[in-house]
Amino acid sequence: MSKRRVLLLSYNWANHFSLALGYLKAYAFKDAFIRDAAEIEIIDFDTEMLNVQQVVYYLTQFRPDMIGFSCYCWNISKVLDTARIIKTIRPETKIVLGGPEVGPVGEKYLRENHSVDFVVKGEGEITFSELLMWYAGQGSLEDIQGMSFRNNGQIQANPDRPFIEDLGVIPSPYLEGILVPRDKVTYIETYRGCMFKCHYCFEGKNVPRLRFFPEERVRREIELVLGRPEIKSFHFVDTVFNCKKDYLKKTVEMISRANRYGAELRTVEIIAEFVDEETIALFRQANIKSIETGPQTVHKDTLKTVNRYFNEEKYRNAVSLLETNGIEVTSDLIIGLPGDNFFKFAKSVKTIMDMHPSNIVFSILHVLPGTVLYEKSEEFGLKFDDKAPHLVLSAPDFPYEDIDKAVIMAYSLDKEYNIRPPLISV
Ligand code: B12
Ligand code: SF4
Repeated sequence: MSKRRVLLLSYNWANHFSLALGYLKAYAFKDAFIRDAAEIEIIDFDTEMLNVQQVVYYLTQFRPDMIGFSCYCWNISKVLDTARIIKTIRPETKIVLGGPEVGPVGEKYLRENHSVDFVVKGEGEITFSELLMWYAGQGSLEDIQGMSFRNNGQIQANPDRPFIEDLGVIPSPYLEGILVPRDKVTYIETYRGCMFKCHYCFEGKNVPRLRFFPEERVRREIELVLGRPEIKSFHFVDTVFNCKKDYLKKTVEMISRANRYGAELRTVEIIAEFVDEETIALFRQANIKSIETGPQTVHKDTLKTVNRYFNEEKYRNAVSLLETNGIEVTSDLIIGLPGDNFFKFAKSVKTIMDMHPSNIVFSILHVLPGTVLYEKSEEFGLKFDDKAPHLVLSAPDFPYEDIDKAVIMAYSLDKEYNIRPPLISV
């Protein structure tokens, strides 16, 4: 039998590439049976670049037997359009969806989209591998944990798959030569999960416990990425870079040892309140020039409602310490959190502006599938657009008109505060 042709596709933001798809292929190809039975091609598109018809035209050249799409709130509508057209042209093509946008609500996606055959929930490596085995004639669909699918016209949701305890079983897509590092958009993952559980975030609730990749493998990945002269900057996808001091020290040591070409570690997400003089020294050693850090709102009652940690005094000190040491701080504020209203939002803006971070990023609350706010939206009194990207429409004290007012204010503040004209020296 000829090999099954499997395409893995992601519509990425701003020319990034998909780390998730690299993992899926790397894990699947550990298995000799899958290697013999299937060829797997990864294709990355920029969300803005091509229209769906152009993409479909390109895809049909491969005559794929199966297409796996990586789904996020920024690409799901394009994914569904692509799947629908492909299924119309080649009905025999199996369509698999995975990723944080679809996993928590798999059955809904199957119900509403007849082109979709399978939805994978949570970490995809083992589940997708077992699906490929089934496709090549081994095992049964009922036994694959972490997946929903159509079974004789009914939608069947199999039990969840436990988290992968030992992340070392997943080969590195960089070390395997599956993903080739590129400047600016190379992501490294050193652990999964988050120590916090903010109610508006997918990471804290759905990937709760911290699980670390083996140190030696992270070291080799960092060596490989930073050993390439064309890499001027790279990223970590990890939730909180300074989650633990000993982890931070180890990672910084790996980066500084490998960094012969002076690559910059682009904006890392941190918890400002944990920053001290030693952290600053470590950040400098890792060649970090900018960091991004909460607080999303400064109001205690709202913070409590959304389960977000914030200590104003420590945060203020950290902003000042980082900025005076030449590390740019980006502070994030969210418009439309339950508990906030227009005036509280304005007060958050004033409080943060008085701390003088280099940038303030404003975003509208996304009520994301799988988050506490999504699952208990009625309890929180939230109204939101269930169509991705799931923007909030109103919160109990934040009617739509006030959200709109806050957005207009944020838009102009973004221009005033973040794009300040250079000082004219006389
Ligand atoms: C890198 C990143 C970005 C990049 C874009 C990357 C890209 N490819 O284009 C940037 C920085 C641009 C970005 C922006 C945003 N992001 Co972002 N981002 C991430 C981040 C930090 C890492 C993603 C990643 O690679 N993770 C590592 C991989 C391995 O994990 P994974 O993607 O979940 O994949 C696993 C499973 O989901 C599954 N899987 C995934 N794909 C597939 C496909 C198949 C076929 C199968 C079987 C399985 C499967 O298996 C994988 C391996 O286990 C995540 C948080 C995180 N740590 O994951 C947020 C995250 C993806 N972002 C998120 C959000 C909300 C945003 C923004 C909307 C934020 C904002 N307020 O503006 C913007 C949207 C962009 C826009 N302007 O429209 C949410 C998405 C939730 C959702 N429902 O889609 C996340 C999960 C963070 C969160 N808040 O919880 N983001
Ligand atoms: S918002 Fe940040 S700190 Fe909160 S759970 Fe998500 S990743 Fe963790």
